[in-house]
Amino acid sequence: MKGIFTALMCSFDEKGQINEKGLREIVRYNIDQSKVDGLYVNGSTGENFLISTEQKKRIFEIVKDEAKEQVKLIAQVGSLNIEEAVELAQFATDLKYDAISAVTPFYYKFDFEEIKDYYNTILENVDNQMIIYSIPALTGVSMNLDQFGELFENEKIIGVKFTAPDFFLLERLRHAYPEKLIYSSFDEMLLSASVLNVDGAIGSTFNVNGHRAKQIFELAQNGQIAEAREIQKVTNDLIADILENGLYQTIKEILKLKGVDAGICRKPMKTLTDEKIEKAKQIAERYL
Ligand code: NGF
Repeated sequence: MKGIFTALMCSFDEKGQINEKGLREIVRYNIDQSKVDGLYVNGSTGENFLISTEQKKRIFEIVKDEAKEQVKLIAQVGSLNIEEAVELAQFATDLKYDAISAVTPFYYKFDFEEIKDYYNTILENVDNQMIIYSIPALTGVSMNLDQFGELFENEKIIGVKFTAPDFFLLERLRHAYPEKLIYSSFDEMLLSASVLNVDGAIGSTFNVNGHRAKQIFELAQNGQIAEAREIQKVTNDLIADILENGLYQTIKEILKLKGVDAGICRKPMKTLTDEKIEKAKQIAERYL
């Protein structure tokens, strides 16, 4: 379960329906071209919070069918509707996903006891291992070292996808829980997190830049920091341009230029203007 995991995109058509052929091509591109170690399915990058339960299930099915046992698969099942979270967790487990993951419950200001109950409830109903998905910038939910420790007391919780620029907490977590899996999750901070000995990373830009993420991670593990820094620099030039142009839309546009039918993003995400499509082309030509 260690290494570079792509936070997988999904291809949608103009009606917001899943483009199965396109999704299969995205899976193949990640496995065959970028050679990532795993796929994180139905995360933020997969536009999970914009789609129906049936669509989430169908994406789990298609990805598993395409990837088979070639890479590790993590299914993000988190939902404010706890019955949906349990249903998706059971569904992905039946499909033999290697692990499930759930975003911390958001929107309402849940206290820590409620958050803990959410994870324990999902896990009481499913025979699988869980990776907490912590992304305070989007959920507004921050947890401290002791709270992560309390969640980790449940042995089925095997790790955390740590999407925050808090390197103090990351170091404390690494030190306190050497047996748990820690995935860093801001791609632009991959080297800094790798130096702190995270077990892997999960990221959106790996859909097009997974090969460089692998290099950064492996070089850092070998102590080749200067070489890793060079690749992180190019990576961050790329990420800065992608962020400026529109994150998920630009990644999809770049995938299309690579021959992958990545479709468009679901509403309310907007589509790229002609000018931004041209800019995406320039980004691809410059960096990929
Ligand atoms: O897209 C976001 C939103 N974060 C992703 C990643 O943390 C999301 C990150 O790769 C993810 O893993 C998921 O799909 O669930 C950034 O897009 C990237 O570092 C550029 O800033 O914060």
